[in-house]
Amino acid sequence: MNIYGDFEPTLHEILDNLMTRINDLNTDYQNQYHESLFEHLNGRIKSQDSMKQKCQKKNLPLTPYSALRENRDSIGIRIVCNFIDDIYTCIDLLEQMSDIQVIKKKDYITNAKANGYRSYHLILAKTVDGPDVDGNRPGLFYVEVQLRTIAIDTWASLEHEMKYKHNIKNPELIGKELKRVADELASCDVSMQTIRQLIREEN
Ligand code: 0O2
Repeated sequence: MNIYGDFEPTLHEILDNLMTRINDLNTDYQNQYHESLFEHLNGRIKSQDSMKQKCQKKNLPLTPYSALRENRDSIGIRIVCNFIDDIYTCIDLLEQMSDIQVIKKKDYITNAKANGYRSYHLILAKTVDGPDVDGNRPGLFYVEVQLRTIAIDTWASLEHEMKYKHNIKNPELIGKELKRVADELASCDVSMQTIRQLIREEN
């Protein structure tokens, strides 16, 4: 059984549409300011297995409603920026899209998680002409957007890998080291931004 029911093609259409438009934002920004708004962009539809596991973890029935309403990350987009300021510029531009509503914001950059994780998470509600899982038309689908710097993106991949490895010999020490490195990277991100600002003021 497909956990997304008949909606999987719609999920792919929404992802393709948003990826194209976010890339277009970058192109427009480059044309206007001669620098990139973000360094790169990734998008994915959460795999059937991962979504089923997530539903099971939350004791939810394995239905399209659980996958598309109780969970809001069936469509995921990650925007990786060079500088912290650029993350907030991206968010402003996303908020200006007419068929999108930002319904939840989590700023783990200002309020880092205890393990050192720093990212900005948005849940978007995107309207489409076709029906959704509630039978409404126009339909509504959720999209999770994660925005982070390159430094923190590398860190998060490593930390994510550790989370899924259960045979690590010294998880406390590795966790401590990861936290220390996250704080150093965050400090470098702030310094890089300050240097960019200084260079601009010089100019
Ligand atoms: P996976 O395996 O990546 O899909 P909420 O119910 O909304 O309050 P939720 O759903 O955990 O809580 O949302 P949150 O905190 O915004 O996290 C969403 C996603 O961000 C997670 O999805 C992770 O992908 C990523 N994330 C959050 N915290 C961390 C962290 O400490 N380290 C790393 N590496 N990634 C993190 P999933 O579904 O939990 O995991």
